[in-house]
Amino acid sequence: MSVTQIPLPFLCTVDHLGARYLRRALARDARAGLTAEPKRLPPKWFYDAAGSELYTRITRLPEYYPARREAAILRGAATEIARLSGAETLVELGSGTSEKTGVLLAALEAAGTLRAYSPVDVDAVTLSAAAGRIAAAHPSIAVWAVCADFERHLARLPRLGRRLVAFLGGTVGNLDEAPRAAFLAALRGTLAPGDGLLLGADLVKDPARLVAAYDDAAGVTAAFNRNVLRVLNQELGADFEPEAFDHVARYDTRRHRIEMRLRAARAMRVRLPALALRVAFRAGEEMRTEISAKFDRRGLTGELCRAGFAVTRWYTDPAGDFAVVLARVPGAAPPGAGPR
Ligand code: AVJ
Repeated sequence: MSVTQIPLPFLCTVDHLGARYLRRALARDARAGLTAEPKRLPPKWFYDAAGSELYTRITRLPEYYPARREAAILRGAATEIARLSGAETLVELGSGTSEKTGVLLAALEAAGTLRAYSPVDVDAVTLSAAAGRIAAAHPSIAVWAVCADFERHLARLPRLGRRLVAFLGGTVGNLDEAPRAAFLAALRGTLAPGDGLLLGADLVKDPARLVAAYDDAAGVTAAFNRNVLRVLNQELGADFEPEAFDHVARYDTRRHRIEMRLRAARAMRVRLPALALRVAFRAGEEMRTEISAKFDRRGLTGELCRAGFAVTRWYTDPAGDFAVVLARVPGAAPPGAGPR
């Protein structure tokens, strides 16, 4: 683990991943996924600097409602969330550009409890830029940026006072049911009574709108999807031709989830020298690159309960497109009810 001090007030970057760890984890996931039938790759590898940038462009697309809905919900609820959580540290998992965090930080500062912000992301470039920006804009709080994989490094998150862990954007939907239950239970395990979870989740709705959100007219999501192949080329010396794969976004109405895939336009062989691996694609073969699960109130509340959280508030937009859920670890008096 390398620790880098960046000369800005109260800014510290902890790199749990490091280039070596990152490449090894990618190599392991690529080998497992490309030799499986059907082939698959985990969505976390979309996010190098170019992928994070493409995702930011997605959040501005007319079809991609989740980011705007969530931002509006947070604007309306931030003051209450700050008061109910009483957080001294805001930890943000999959923080990316930390764009949606500003309103939460401002509310927690106004509530007078906030001492530290800890963004956590796999993309070191986007993470350090965001941390620098937040540190400059909020000089009275410590910014503790952690480059890590939130599925693996939960135990290493900072433990400074009462915490609120924000997991926004609907990223929880990237986890399939079993890993999601495991993740929520592990997260609960690292938290103390009184700590909070703020979870952003996309809700079940008209499939046509869901598909449009993941298959936009401008083709930004298609470029984002293909970016995972560029990451494999760059990091593992693979020779994927990203343009020879078509972007596919489908809604599975039974499992309530979007699946993104890359479909080989023709038969191909790909070499991955770093893995001493050759893989063949049949013409039309589809490889799954992301699931994005969609939730309803009953189901998600149940999942949180089974992981040991108590749901405090369920916020949604007027159209019921997206939800922001505030939950807490039971066992301590809520903030404002006396000394801890
Ligand atoms: C960043 C995981 C929330 O699932 O909606 C956007 C990623 N994929 N368009 C999502 C994504 C395709 C996004 N999350």
